Parts: sequence; C-alpha cells; structure tokens
Amino acid sequence: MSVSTSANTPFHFQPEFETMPRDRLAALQLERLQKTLAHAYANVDHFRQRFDAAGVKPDDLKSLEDLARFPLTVKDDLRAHYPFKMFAVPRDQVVRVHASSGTTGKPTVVGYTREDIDTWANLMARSIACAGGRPGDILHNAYGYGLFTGGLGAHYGGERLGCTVTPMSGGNTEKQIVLLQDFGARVLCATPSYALNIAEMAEAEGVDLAGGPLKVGVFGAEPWSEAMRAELDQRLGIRAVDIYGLSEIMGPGVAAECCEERAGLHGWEDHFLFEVIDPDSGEPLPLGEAGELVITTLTKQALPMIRYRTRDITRLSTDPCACGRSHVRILRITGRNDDMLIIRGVNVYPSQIEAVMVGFEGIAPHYQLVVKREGTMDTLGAEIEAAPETAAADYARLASEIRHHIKSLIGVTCAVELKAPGEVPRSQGKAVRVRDERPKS
Ligand code: DLL
Repeated sequence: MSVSTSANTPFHFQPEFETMPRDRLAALQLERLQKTLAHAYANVDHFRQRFDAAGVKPDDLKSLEDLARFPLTVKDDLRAHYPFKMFAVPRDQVVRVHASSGTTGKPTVVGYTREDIDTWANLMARSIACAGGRPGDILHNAYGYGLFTGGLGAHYGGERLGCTVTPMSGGNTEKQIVLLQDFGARVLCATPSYALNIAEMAEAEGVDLAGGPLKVGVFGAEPWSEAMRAELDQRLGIRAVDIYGLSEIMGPGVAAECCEERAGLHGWEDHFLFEVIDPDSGEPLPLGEAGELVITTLTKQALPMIRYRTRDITRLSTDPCACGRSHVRILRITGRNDDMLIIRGVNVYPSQIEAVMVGFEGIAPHYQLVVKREGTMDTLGAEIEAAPETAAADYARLASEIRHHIKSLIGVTCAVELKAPGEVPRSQGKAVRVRDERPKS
C-alpha cells in the first residue's frame, strides 16, 4: 500500500494514523477536542449559551472523560438555527452546503470550508480503500447527487483515492446496468437496497454482473442485515462492505468496515470522538454496551459538533482487528431509536421484524411495514414479497407462519401479507421500510 499524507497526492492508507496505538490516538483526540471546544464556544452562540447554562468552559476539559460534562446536541438545535446560525466561520468561508430532506419541519443545513471538504475527501478515500477499493479502479457511484451527502461524498473520495468515477446518481436502473458493464466498474457505491434493485434488474435482463469485474460494494446510508450482505455478495459477485456517516457530522466516511474482517465499522477516531449513551438518561455507557451513538467532531471548521445525538443504536468495540487498524469499531447499526414503533404498548424496531423474516425460505428481501390506526389503537402490518419460486398457493400458509413467529419472538401482533414478485416498491436510494398510514394529528 502506498503511504502519503499530503492532501494533494492521491493516497489511500495512512498507517501512521490508521494503526496508531490507542494511547497516542487518545492524546491526539484530547488536543483536537480542546481546540474544537474553544472554536465552538468562541464562534457559535448556541454552544456558548449551552456551555454557560451547564456551567462548563472549554478550559475545563482536561481529559477525554471530562467531555461527559458538556451538553448534548440534537437535530432540533440545527433546525432552530436554520439555515446558517450554527456555522462557526463567516458564511463567505463556507464553500458548500448540504441539507437533509426535511420531511418534517425545516431541513437541517450543514456547511463545509474548503479544508472541511478536503478532510472529507481524504476520509472517504480512506473508507473506500478500507472497503477494498484501489487507485485506478472504475468506481460507479449510484448514491444520489444533490443535497444528500452520499453522491458528492463518494465522488470526491473516489477521485481522491485515484479512481475513475462514474457520477451516475440514483435511478435509471437500466442505464446503470449498461454503464456498469460497458465501463467495467470494479467498485459500486450505493444504498444496499438500491444495489439489490440493480442486481435484480440485471438478472431479469439476463446480464451476468456477478461474473464481471465488479468486486467491491460500498454500501450504507440505511440499516441492512448480514442476510442482505450474503445476498448482495452472491448476486453481484462482490464483497459487500458497510459504510456509515451522517450529514450533521460530515456525510459518508465517518466510519467504514474493512474488507479483511467485515465485522463492524472502523470509526475514524483521529477526526471524531465516539461515545455510546443510555438514550433515556443521557449517561455515557461502558465500552461494549448497546445504546445511542454520540459523535463529536475533532477537526471540522464550518460546523463543529459537540456530542451530537445520532439516534443510531449500536455498540463499540476496541478488540484488535485482522486489518491492523487500531480505530474503534462501531458494530452494525440495527436501527434508530426514533424508528421505534409502539404497537399496543410493545416497542418494535423494523430491524427486529426483518430479523424474523430472514429465517424463512420462500420470501424475497423486500418488505414494508404498515402502521395504521383503528379507533384509538395502532396496528402493525407487514407486506413481504414472495420469492419468484414460491407458489401462490403457499402464500397464505407462509404468511401465517411468519405472523406466528413475530408474535412469539417479539410479542407483537403483525398482520402479514405475502405479495407477488415485484409488488413491493423498489428503492432508488434509501429504502422506505415503514409506511405510516395513521391520520396526521
Ligand atoms: O446517509 C450519509 C451516507 C451516505 C452514509 C452514503 C453512508 C453512505 P444522512 O442522510 O444524514 O447521511 O443520514 C444519516 O442514515 O444517522 C443512520 O440512521 C443512517 N445510516 C447511514 N449509514 C448507515 C449504515 C447519510 N451503514 C443516517 N447503517 C444515520 C445503518 C445508516 N444506518
């Protein structure tokens, strides 16, 4: 692997950072954290007010553990300061903005200085390389371009790594398949649900993507399962690798799995500090316990984030990894705590239903949960697609078996309906797993 630290030369592995002993990594984090707190306090009214209200000053941070004394930040804080009031630099130093779709209320807007964009490109290059991409590869980028961070994030990272990037964006699946083949892409960047959509359409058209040059899938932006990984590996003839990120912190490339182990995402601790808290009390949890991931940026200029509550549920591990990287691993994110449905008092995550479905033969990995209101009670349904080889005469029996298992394993009544192949909507980006048909109050 080549080694270079210059931002201007293509590089893909920085052993001096990626394999840094954990005590030196902690020292680097402390130094960068002190600077970040001072920068946020001096330049963002919101942070100054929140720190003052909590009775803490940046100088009070003498160790990494002291961070727990600082207030948490939530998505609503960004909404309340729409569009630019959380920025820590004058607006004319912000060279790019992205924004969340804002289906409820105002979108959240995030900004980057030129140096932030450079750091992001480096971390995405590092993430793609960690996943198995190499300089010289043809990288087909099917993440959506636009306000979503996926498209441009993977684009700049692919270029920085030294790949030839096809800026395809999402949708137009027939064309994706033609270009994947004609250009000979080795790396596919997409949401896992959209990658599955591509695999399925290629098979239907008689195109053998699995036998071609495609070898690496860099899939993220939504929760997915080991069962889906096995399916993507097999149907596309690749090694599918998980990548994580969120706009409020940077975009894709906050963490990535390595192709060696594929057992949790290396969180890039030279640029971010990861904590897991109890989502109810807000208290930090010991290493290894499951809870809500909280991230603090260590090098961001335009939008420093202090203890941002991601809502993502996971566990951290510092067990050694076969790849030699020392950075913490974020274990597979199973869902968000705001995804949680409460059905007649039972807490249910969509990923739990998916985990039950995975055990069944005869169904395809396409499903949607439907929440309705009957009288004053919420009800849950699942529309699950049958595999092409399943006979229609077996649908009712299969549906009843799945319903029975959901009831006994999760404790919730779920009306399961088997759909014919192709009837569950396919994703072009992030899959919609829950259709909420409750009346809007
Ligand atoms: O989804 C950034 C991204 C783009 C990540 C491309 C990976 C690849 P947002 O649109 O702000 O940013 O959504 C962030 O998506 O808090 C998680 O809930 C979810 N998410 C992202 N990656 C994963 C993943 C991008 N690998 C939100 N597994 C996050 C599970 C994920 N959930």
